[in-house]
Amino acid sequence: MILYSYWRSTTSYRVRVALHLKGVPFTTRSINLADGEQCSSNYEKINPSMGVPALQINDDVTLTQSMTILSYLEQVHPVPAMLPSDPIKSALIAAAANVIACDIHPVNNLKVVSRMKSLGADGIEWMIDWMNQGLMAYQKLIEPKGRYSFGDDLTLADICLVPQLYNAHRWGVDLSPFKRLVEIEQACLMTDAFQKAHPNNQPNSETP
Ligand SMILES: N[C@@H](CCC(=O)N[C@@H](CS)C(=O)NCC(=O)O)C(=O)O
Repeated sequence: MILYSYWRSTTSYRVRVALHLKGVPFTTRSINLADGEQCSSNYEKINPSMGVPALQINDDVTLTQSMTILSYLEQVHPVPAMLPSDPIKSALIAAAANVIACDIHPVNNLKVVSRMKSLGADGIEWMIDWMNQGLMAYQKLIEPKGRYSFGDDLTLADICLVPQLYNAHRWGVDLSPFKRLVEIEQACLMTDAFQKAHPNNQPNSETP
């Protein structure tokens, strides 16, 4: 498999964690978002949405949309599971994950923030605002105790949370109201999958 990825992309980070967690071998092709490589005509053929990640699974098929890629990986490599078999617990975990994937990430994406800046908005204030709102909701949706967001097993929720917290640190979000989330982040970052997937351990990463 080939993962089209950018070291600092939170959506790529999600997929990298899942691939490492499930022990799926892959090669990384770096798409430099800072240079606008995602908008090149070559890359548009790979992902018409002009974003990362994209996962080429064979000569004919390339998957796009990080949450869809995670769902594919879960079906093809069910162990270790990112979602439990209990439908209610699974839905609760997916809802927390989607606070990040659907409520925070899309409005804070590079192209959206660039457009906001071109309209005169303060891009950093904009991003911090959405992160605060989303992380507050996330913290209320998860279990109050446990090593990770939902108990002692890593789930899809943690796989979305930790990359988002990477961004929160990057943009200076005050994380003091999110102590439980920071504890979960620390626990996740101690695992092999998160270590390997971390932005600083990717090809072409820079000193942040
Ligand atoms: N919904 C898509 C979003 C993909 C996406 O846009 N990723 C960001 C990086 S985290 C990106 O490539 N942005 C490029 C841009 O905004 O120009 C997914 O989850 O895969």
